[in-house]
Amino acid sequence: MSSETDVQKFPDDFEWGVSTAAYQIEGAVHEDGRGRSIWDVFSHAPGNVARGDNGDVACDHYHRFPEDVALLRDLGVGSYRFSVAWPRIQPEGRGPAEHRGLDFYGRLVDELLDAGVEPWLTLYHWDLPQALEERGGWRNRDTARRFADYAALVHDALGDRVTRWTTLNEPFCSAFLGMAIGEHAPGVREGHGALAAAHHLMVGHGLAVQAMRAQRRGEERFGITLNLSDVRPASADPADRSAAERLDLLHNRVFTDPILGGVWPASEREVWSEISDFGFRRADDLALIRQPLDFLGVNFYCPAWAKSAPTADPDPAHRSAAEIDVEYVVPPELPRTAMGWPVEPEGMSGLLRRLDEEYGELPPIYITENGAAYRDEIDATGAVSDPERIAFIAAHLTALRTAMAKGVDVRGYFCWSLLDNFEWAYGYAKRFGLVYVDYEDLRRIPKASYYWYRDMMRAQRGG
Ligand code: IFM
Repeated sequence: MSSETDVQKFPDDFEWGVSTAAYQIEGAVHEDGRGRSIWDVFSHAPGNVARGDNGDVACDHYHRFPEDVALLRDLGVGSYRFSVAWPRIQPEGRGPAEHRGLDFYGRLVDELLDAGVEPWLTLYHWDLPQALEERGGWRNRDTARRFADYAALVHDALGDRVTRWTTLNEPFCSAFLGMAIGEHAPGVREGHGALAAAHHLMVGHGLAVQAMRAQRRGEERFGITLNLSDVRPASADPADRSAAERLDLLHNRVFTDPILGGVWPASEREVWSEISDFGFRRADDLALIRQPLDFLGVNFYCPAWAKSAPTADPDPAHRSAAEIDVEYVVPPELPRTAMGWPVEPEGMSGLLRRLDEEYGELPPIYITENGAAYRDEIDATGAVSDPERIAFIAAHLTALRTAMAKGVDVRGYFCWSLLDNFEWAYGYAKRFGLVYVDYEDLRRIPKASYYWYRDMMRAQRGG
């Protein structure tokens, strides 16, 4: 590989890993008492997912996890970040644990530990039990309480072996992609409801951290993962500058201000006063949401450029929380991934530096996801060559190292993803894996990036 894909030395104790999520890889949706999630319902409704794909089989990880753990071992990652499917543990979102679901994750954790790979568990990567959605889902405070009960059940069963606990993955997507933009489950476009969901997700995070800390056995550490964007104005025009502030509110500040700063975002009333009275808030919620964190997970894929444009429905009754008179634009000169996302690694260092400057006293940061989809194909020799992905990861590691050199406390990097998998509304058409999955026969074929990542980690550890 060229010097462009050389990676600078990271600290010796820097943690290297890969990430996945339950619904994207497991399949086996009817097995061992698993209940339905909002993604089962959403993906089976016509028109929601490209080509009508769904997660019924996915990568069949539920049955093939020993093979996948062997891939992790051979890759040489120190940690593996996966998520637990809430409907496997509480099929209806409440009540006692379904032991077969817990047993599955217990077997996975044991297999990982035997392979010398540290398990890093995420409790919620978007698969809300459908039964809870039918009672209002995250619009209701009760779902936050149910989430804390579920967290306590999983932690009780696995807290003796799993030390890293992430409550939520990317609450922006649950609240706004799912309930304001409508591209994700449950697929609605709401104003007040989406803001209530964002709030109750954070309340659920706070309650879950409290519940797990109260029964902590020893080494467990607790945190949350946010997908944050380095938001920039599309031009120097003051209208675009204020559009960027609104987009920053939607993508970042809704979550970072209360969770990291202990304040509500200053501009929220101005932006959303016509669609919500914020009546879902209680006096002590801020303190609840701002639990001390042992780590902050940051998922970063690309920056966002905001242009002022009249996108909001003039009638507030029909306006979703994402209609904030902003259009996303991408500088035409930038390369893009197969998702259409611009490649601009400096966005990662800029975002991390800004977080550090703005909130001070941050918990240690882990990049819990970063990676790219490209149009991978198996060549005539049976191999998958993906030089663009290698260049993408290398460039982001360079940007990360720059941020660390400027003082940001980053302790680890997790590549998204171990396997090609169900990419939500895009189905199986977008491939993010270091390992190619042939969806005809579910064969796993490590891509060139898998070997590059392995060799890079070996080099970091001194060969
Ligand atoms: O596949 C997703 C993942 O589930 C959450 N973060 C972004 C990834 C790529 O879109």
